[in-house]
Amino acid sequence: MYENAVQNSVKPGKWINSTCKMCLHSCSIRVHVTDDGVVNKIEGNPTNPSNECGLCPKGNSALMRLYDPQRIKTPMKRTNPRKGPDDDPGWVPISWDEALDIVGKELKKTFDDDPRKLLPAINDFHKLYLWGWPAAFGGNNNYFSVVGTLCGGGYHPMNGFIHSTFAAGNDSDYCNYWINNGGCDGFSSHLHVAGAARHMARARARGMKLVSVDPRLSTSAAKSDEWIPIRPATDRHFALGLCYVMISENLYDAKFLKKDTNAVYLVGPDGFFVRNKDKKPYVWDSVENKAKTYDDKTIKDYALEGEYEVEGVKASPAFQIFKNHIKNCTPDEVSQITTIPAKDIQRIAREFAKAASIGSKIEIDGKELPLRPAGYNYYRGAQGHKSGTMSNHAYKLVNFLVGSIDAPGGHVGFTLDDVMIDRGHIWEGEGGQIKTTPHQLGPGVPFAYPPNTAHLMDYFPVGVHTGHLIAETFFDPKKWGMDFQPDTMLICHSNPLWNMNGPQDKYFAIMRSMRFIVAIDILLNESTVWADVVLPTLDNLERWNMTMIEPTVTEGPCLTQPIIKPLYDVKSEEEIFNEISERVGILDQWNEVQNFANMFFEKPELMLKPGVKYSDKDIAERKGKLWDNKDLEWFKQKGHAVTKRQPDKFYRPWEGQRIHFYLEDVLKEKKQLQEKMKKAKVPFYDIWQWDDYQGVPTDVLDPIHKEAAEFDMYAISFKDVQINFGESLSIPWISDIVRKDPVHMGILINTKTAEKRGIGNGDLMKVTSPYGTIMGLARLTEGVHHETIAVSNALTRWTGYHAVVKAGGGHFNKLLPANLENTCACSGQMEAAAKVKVEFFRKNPNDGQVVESEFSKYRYEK
Ligand SMILES: Nc1nc2c(c(=O)[nH]1)N[C@H]1C(S)=C(S)[C@@H](COP(=O)(O)OP(=O)(O)OC[C@H]3O[C@@H](n4cnc5c(=O)[nH]c(N)nc54)[C@H](O)[C@@H]3O)O[C@H]1N2
Ligand SMILES: Nc1nc2c(c(=O)[nH]1)N[C@H]1C(S)=C(S)[C@@H](COP(=O)(O)OP(=O)(O)OC[C@H]3O[C@@H](n4cnc5c(=O)[nH]c(N)nc54)[C@H](O)[C@@H]3O)O[C@H]1N2
Ligand code: SF4
Ligand SMILES: [Mo]
Repeated sequence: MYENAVQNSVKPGKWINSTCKMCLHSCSIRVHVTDDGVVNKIEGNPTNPSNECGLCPKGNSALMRLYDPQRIKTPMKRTNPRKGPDDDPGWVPISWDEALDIVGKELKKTFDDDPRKLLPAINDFHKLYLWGWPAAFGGNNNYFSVVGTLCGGGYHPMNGFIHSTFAAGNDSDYCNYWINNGGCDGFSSHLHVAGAARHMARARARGMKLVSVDPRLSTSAAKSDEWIPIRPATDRHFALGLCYVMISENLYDAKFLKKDTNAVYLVGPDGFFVRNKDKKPYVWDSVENKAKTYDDKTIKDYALEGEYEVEGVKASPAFQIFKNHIKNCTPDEVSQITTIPAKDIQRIAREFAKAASIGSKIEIDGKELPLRPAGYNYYRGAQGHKSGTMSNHAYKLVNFLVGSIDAPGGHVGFTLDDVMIDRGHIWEGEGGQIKTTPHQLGPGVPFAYPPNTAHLMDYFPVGVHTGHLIAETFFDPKKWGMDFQPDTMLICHSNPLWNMNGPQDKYFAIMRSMRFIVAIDILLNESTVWADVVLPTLDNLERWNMTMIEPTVTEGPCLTQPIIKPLYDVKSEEEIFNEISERVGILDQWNEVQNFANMFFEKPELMLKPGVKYSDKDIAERKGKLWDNKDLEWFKQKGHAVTKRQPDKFYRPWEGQRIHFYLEDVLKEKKQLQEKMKKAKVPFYDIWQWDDYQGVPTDVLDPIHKEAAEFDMYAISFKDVQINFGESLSIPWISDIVRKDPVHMGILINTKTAEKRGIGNGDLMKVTSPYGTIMGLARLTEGVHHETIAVSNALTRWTGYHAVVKAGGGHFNKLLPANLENTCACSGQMEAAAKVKVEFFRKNPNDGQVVESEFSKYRYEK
C-alpha cells in the first residue's frame, strides 16, 4: 500500500536498502547516501510489511549515531589503574595488533586457569550467535547482565512452555478487543513499534476496543478507550479475577479446552497427570462416566470438572484444579489487592468474553479457522515480578478461556527467528501435547554442585539468566559453595551496570575487583569505562548482518549492508571475536558454536569449517541462504525477504496436538531439580522457593507487598518510543525531544498524593526503598496510580563521558531487590518494581536550572 511513497533528498546520491538497529528490532530502511559519500537521510522501506514505510524517532536519528563525534575511533588502553565511576581511565590510543594481543593474552590466562572465571555480558539481539561465544570459551555459562531476564525471565520460558513460541501478541488484523497489560505494544515499546503503531492504528480505526491496565497513563493508556490504573505487581490477581468471572459465569470456550488443550487431563494428588501403564494420560468421559486415555477414539465427551477415582488415586481434570486454585479470586477480593473496582473486573471479563465471539469461524486462505477477536496482551510491567512463571501463565489462561491462543484475532505466538522458510516452531511432544520449549534464548545450563556459574544458573533449569544473583554469590562464595571467583570480564554491546537491578555499590565492587576487563562498543557507557582495553566496532550503517527479531505479523530475514566505509579504525564484532578466539586457541570451537547457534547444520554446505575466520558478510550471506536459498545479491537489492506470516505457521500451528493449559513439565523440572539438589547435598535447598513451581497459578502475593510499613508507595520505571533503554539519550535529536517533555524530566507522582506529603510540582523529592535512594524533581500528574511513583529511563544515566547524556538523580534500578527471595525460583524472573518511601527534600524555585548540578551529587552511591 505504500509502494509508491516518494523519497526525497535535496542532494544527489543513491538509496540503499538496509535494516534499522536503533532498538533490538529490525525495521527495514532505505538510506540515502550522497554522491560525496555522506549519509543524509533514513526512511522506512515501504516494501516491508512489518514496518511498512514507518520508522520511529530512534530509527530516523540513526545517522546521528553514525556521525556521533564521540564514537570510539580506535582501540584504547587504560593508563589509570584506579577504577571507579569518577576515575578518568586515562585512555591512550593503541594499535589493533597491540590491543588484540593484550586481550588475547589476558583471556588466555583466564582460560588456562579456569574458564568459569570469565564474566561475559554480550547482548546484541541482532547477532544472537555472539551470545554463544562463551560456550566456545570452555563451556562458560556465566552472564553478567539481565538483558532478556529483567523483561522476559518469566515471559520467554512460559511462551515456550505453553505454545512453543518466543513472544506473543494480539493479532492486529482481526482483533476487536485488546487488553494491554503492563506493556505498550502498538504505541511506544515492545515489538517493532514503528510497524506495530500502524497495525494498531488501523485496528483502532476499524473499531477495535482497547483497554490499558497500567499504574501509569502510558501512551497506550492515553490512547485507549479505558485506562485501568492498577497497584503495581498485582496484575496476576487481576487476570485471575477475570478468569474467576469467566468461569463462574460460564463464559468460556469449553470446546477449545476439550479438543486443543490438556485442560481435560486428569491430575493426581502429586500434581502429575494420572497415566496408564503405557504412560498415556487419562481423561474422564463424562457420558460413559469412566476414565479413558486421552487418545481413546470412543470418548463421547470430556469432563472439565469433578473429582474421580483413577488407577487407585483421586484425580481431577486440570481445569478443575485451576478452578480450585482461584476460588478466592472473586472480584471483591481481587479489587482489594489491585485497587481496581470489582464492577470493572466483572465488566471487563464479560466484555472480553463477548468480544471473543466463542464459536465463530473465519476462512483464511481457503482454510476454516476459529475466529476469536479478543486478546490479553502483556509484557514487562505485568510479568516482571517475583512470581514470573505464575504471572505469565495467568495471562495466558485468560486467553485460553476464550480459545484465543493462536486464533485469528486472538493472542498469537511471535517467534524470535524461524531461520528457515519451511521450518515452524512446533514439535511433537508427549501424551498428545506439543513439546515444551522453554529455552528460547539458548540451551539451558546443566545442573552442577558446586555451581559452575557465578549467578547460580545451575539451579534454574527452565529460566533465563539470573545475572543479578551474582550480587548474592560474589561476596559470600562459601554460602553458595562457589569453588571459583570470577576475575575477568568481556562486555560487548551491553551496559550491565545500567541494566542490572539491585545494589550498585556491589556491582561497582565487582568491577573494581576484576583483574582484566575488555569492552567492545561504539560509545563509552557506564560499564565500558571500567575496561582495561576498549575495542571499537562498526556502526550499523557500516556493517553486514542478516536478522529477523520478533516480527509480529510477518516473517523473513532483513539484510544490513554497509552504506559507507567505516569512518574510523574500527572492526566488526565477527573479526574481533575471531581474533580473540584465535589467540585463546578456541577458533574451531567458536565456528562450531556458530554452526549450532545459526542452525547452519540444517544445510551442511553452509557450515563453517575449522581454522577459517568468517567475516560479518560471510555469516550474513549464509543466514540469507539458510532462509530460502536467496543469495546476497538478491538481498542487497531488496533489503529483506519479509512477507506476511504464512497462515499455517501463524494460526494454530499445533493443529492436531494439544497446547499446555496445565504445566506438568514445570512440576517435572521441579522434581528433577529437587532430586539432584538433594543428592548433591546442596546447602541452600531449603531456601529455594519451591512454591514458584506450579501446574497452574495461585493467588499468592509477591514479597514486595510485605516490605516494612514505612515503604508505603510503589516505584516503577518505563520505556518510551524515543528512547532505547537509556542509550539513545546520546543522540542530540532524541535528547532534545526528551528534555522538552516533563514526563521524562521528573519523577511522576499523583497530584493528590504529592499534596498530602507537602510536595509541589518541581520540588526536589527523595525516594528510598529498602535497597537504595534516588532523587528527582516531582512531576505532579493525575496520570499515575495514587500509590505509585514512575521513573522514565531518561533519568537513569549517570555517565560523565558523553557530552549529550545528562545525569539523573540516581539510577532507578538501585531501588530494586536483587535477592533470591524476590526472584522466581522457576524462571529466574526478578522483581522490577520496588516499595519506597517518598519524601519532600527541598523546594526548587528554579526548576530545570538547578537540576543538573543538583543531580550530579546523587548520581550514584559514593
Ligand atoms: N521504544 C522502545 N522500544 C523497545 C525498547 C526500548 O528500550 N525502547 N526495548 C525493547 C525491549 S528489550 C523490551 S523488553 C520491550 C519492553 O516493552 P514494554 O514491556 O512494552 O515496555 P516497558 O516500558 O518496559 O514496560 C511497560 C509498561 O509497564 C508499566 N508498568 C511498570 N510496572 C507495572 C506493574 O507492576 N503493573 C503494570 N500493569 N504495569 C507496570 C510501565 O508504566 C510501562 O508503561 O520493549 C522493546 N522495545
Ligand atoms: N532502569 C531500567 N533498567 C533496565 C530496563 C529498563 O527499562 N529500565 N530494561 C531492561 C531490559 S528489558 C533490557 S533488555 C536491558 C537492556 O540492557 P543493555 O542491552 O545493556 O542496554 P543498552 O543501554 O542498550 O546497552 C547497549 C550498549 O550497546 C552499545 N551498542 C549499540 N550498537 C552497538 C553495536 O552495533 N555493537 C556494539 N558492540 N555495541 C553497540 C550501545 O552503545 C550501548 O552501550 O536492560 C534492562 N534494565
Ligand atoms: S522500532 Fe526499532 S528497528 Fe524499528 S525504526 Fe524504531 S528503532 Fe528502528
Ligand atoms: Mo528487554
